[in-house]
Amino acid sequence: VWFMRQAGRSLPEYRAKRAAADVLEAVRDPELACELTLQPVRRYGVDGAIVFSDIVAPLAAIGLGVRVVPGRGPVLDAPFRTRADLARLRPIEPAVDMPWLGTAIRAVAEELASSDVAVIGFAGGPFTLASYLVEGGPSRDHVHTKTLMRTEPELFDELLGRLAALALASLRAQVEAGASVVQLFDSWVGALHPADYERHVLPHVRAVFDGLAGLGVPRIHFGVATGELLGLMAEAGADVVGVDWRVPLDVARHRVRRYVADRPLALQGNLDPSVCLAPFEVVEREALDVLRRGGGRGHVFNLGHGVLPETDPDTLKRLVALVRERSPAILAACASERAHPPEPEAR
Ligand code: 1CP
Repeated sequence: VWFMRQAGRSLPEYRAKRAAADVLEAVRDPELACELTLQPVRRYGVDGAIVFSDIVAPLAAIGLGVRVVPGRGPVLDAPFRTRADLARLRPIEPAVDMPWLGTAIRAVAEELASSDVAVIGFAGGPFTLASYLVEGGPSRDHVHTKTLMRTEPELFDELLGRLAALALASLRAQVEAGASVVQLFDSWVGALHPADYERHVLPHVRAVFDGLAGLGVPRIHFGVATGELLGLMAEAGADVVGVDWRVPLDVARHRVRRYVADRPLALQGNLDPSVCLAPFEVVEREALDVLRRGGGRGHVFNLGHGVLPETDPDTLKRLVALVRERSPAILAACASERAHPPEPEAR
């Protein structure tokens, strides 16, 4: 059990530490990044420490003008629209362009060496990064990005190829520094029709996962509103597919199995983050439903997207305790059901 966007936002100790610094400045300070990474581990007792960084940090590291505007998100000084813009997107050399990330991860890994807590490295997926580049900032409909995809498919292909290479280089460097799990956040890819995803995005995502295959770390693939893409996302090669809260996990399991039946595939998710703002008996009821639908084995408990800033940290702490306490019984019940499946009529 861990939570996407667990570092920061809802934690008072986080706000105390980085009240002033811009998030992209904070990630370049390895001591601060290490501290912010460990805060939720201490406070919540989660099984994973997601490194304090941002999906646009590598873009800033290769010299693209990116600022994170409070209350809005990453904004580009000059959006990416034409072939000439490709020249600005050079390959990344993590050890030279963002040495602070490796330093922060080594410090986190050292702090957690005597524990079972996983160090989770991450990168932005190629479509999601392309959207920030092409739109110039956060977008609801990704219309410039989709228009580029359709009017200049070759340029779009080259753009996604470069962004996939950026993600792969960054993730490999994070694993070398001590990350024991990696997650590719293709947060906004749910905006696409499955045929567009399959043609324009999936090959690039597959290149990222293939490039990580020999490293021996579990690879997680997550996007928002990807109910219709789950099978294709599984096919792209991850070991774990993250599911947002819109699709019950047992339904998601059927969808991915139709595409990937020949290897183990775990699911991650998927409590609606807004449930955490309800009274705890509601949180408990919904979390137990997620655990049961998750089926015990091959399930990483998480929220269906990031922690909302309004969340009371105590709720997340109680939620982690609940998942720990109730998982063994649910695991046993699910195992027994697999060993003795009910008669088909009784289902
Ligand atoms: O919260 C944490 O766990 C800290 C690490 C972290 C992570 C995992 C940050 C720091 N960013 C991210 C990932 C990230 N960044 C994603 C993927 C996860 C997701 O879908 O939420 C995305 C899409 C971004 C881009 C981004 N950066 C946004 C979203 C904007 C949009 O398009 O809606 C925002 C608001 C940021 C800024 C940012 N990054 C991180 C923090 C703590 C913040 C908040 C701003 C700040 O405190 O200054």
